[in-house]
Amino acid sequence: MNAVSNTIAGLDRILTMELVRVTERAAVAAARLRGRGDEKAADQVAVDAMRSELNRLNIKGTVVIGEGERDEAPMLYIGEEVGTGKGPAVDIALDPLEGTTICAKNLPNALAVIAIAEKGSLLFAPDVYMDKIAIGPGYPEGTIDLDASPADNIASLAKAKGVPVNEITACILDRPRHAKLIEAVRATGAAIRLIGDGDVAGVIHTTDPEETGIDIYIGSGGAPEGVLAAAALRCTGGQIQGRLILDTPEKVERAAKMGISDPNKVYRVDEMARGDVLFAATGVTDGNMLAGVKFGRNYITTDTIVLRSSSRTVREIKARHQDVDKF
Ligand code: VTB
Ligand code: MG
Ligand code: MG
Repeated sequence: MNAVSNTIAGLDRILTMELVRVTERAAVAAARLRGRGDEKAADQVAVDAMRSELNRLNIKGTVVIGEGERDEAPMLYIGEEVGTGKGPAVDIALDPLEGTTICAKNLPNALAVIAIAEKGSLLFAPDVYMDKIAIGPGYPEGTIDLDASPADNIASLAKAKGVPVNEITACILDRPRHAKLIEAVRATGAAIRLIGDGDVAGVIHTTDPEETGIDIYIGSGGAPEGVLAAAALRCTGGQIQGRLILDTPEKVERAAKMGISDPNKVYRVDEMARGDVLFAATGVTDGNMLAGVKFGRNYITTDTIVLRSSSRTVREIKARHQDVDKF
């Protein structure tokens, strides 16, 4: 096999497998601190683990969605160069522990997450909130509309799915700011799965309603998490619309510095993640799609999905790590 046959539409396919190790390693590190009530400690070990594994990859990577600005995040900050520097130039969006509170409380759906894309193809999103709406693949374009009412979106989705509205389940972050949204969705007769945190998982769950029970994600959450979720949908199919919530002049200015000139723009999947995209997520705690890390007497097991946009492959990789001392 030569180098050319190994590269389809941009990124080397070998990277797909390499990426699995990166989220596995972060997930195992975080899982050791599952249920200890210490979000910061769990986050820190996940960041360290992800960074050291990432630095072994043959890429010339730049973190574009990371742990924050350089002065507030000593590691995996926005702009940090990662990888050996010997491979392709890529942009990276990551969240070594998406759902630090979930992990600290040992509740479902904490993930270690990463997306890698061709240089310049991920949205540079500031760390502000984003209004989001997302559904999985197989529905006509236009089934959802960020500016339509929750009732209209639920009705439109039910129609497209061919089920009554009361067979739709929406996933919403349990926050006081969502009180009206929750009321409006309940008034339609649809069910709601209220989650405490973790809307990357919430959005991804829409891609497999049979398995997860979630048809639609609605509400505001982190903008970086929006880009990560869009990277996943770019590979699985599905629709997401997101608008940055730039409600102060300071946020508008921050966004402008990151190249965002229209503060009201609605971003769709390929405006947040273009080109060839790879995405990996490993379960930290047990979830609706991925099992959490399990520490056995002789081995550690991890459960990972790894996605690739150019082939639209969805792989689930259950790994048994027998060299437990390595972790
Ligand atoms: C959001 C959501 C994340 O934290 O950023 C949320 O996108 C923070 O929301 O998935 P609040 O500021 O309202 O607490 C997560 O749930 C976890 O990082
Ligand atoms: Mg984080
Ligand atoms: Mg997060």
